[in-house]
Amino acid sequence: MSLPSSSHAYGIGLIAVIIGAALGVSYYQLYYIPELNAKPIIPDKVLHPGDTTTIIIVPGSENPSQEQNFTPKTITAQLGVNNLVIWKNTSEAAHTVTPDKPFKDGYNGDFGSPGVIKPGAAYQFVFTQEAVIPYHCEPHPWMKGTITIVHGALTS
Ligand SMILES: [Cu+2]
Repeated sequence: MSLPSSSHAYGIGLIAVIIGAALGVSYYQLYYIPELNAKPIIPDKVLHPGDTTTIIIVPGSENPSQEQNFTPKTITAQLGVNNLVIWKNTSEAAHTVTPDKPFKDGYNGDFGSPGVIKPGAAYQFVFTQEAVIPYHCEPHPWMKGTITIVHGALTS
């Protein structure tokens, strides 16, 4: 009579394994995946700053002997103040704003112009975290700039 009791124990064990697996899958779907996809909570002032930071791509930027291209070349923007950064192309050529190393903002994702910025067009990006990002122009690698994002006085 040892066989029925051991097969009974085996059955309970099997049910426990199935329930355990089901709980594991539910946890993964309900809590683990949403946690992975969750965006950080960013103050409204940072998402919609009152001011902008503007960088002009000046006429003649495509000329390697011209020193002025991204103007100003280095600039600092403050979170919650002027962290909406705009690159305006006032030259006759198409340019890009391309980070030297890929940079992903925790809220707004990959930084860098998608393709070229045509003459007269602009590229803008809202930074939501502190960073120092050297960037360049893909077709004209001598065009270089650095954008630095710091905490604003009101958002530390
Ligand atoms: Cu360029």
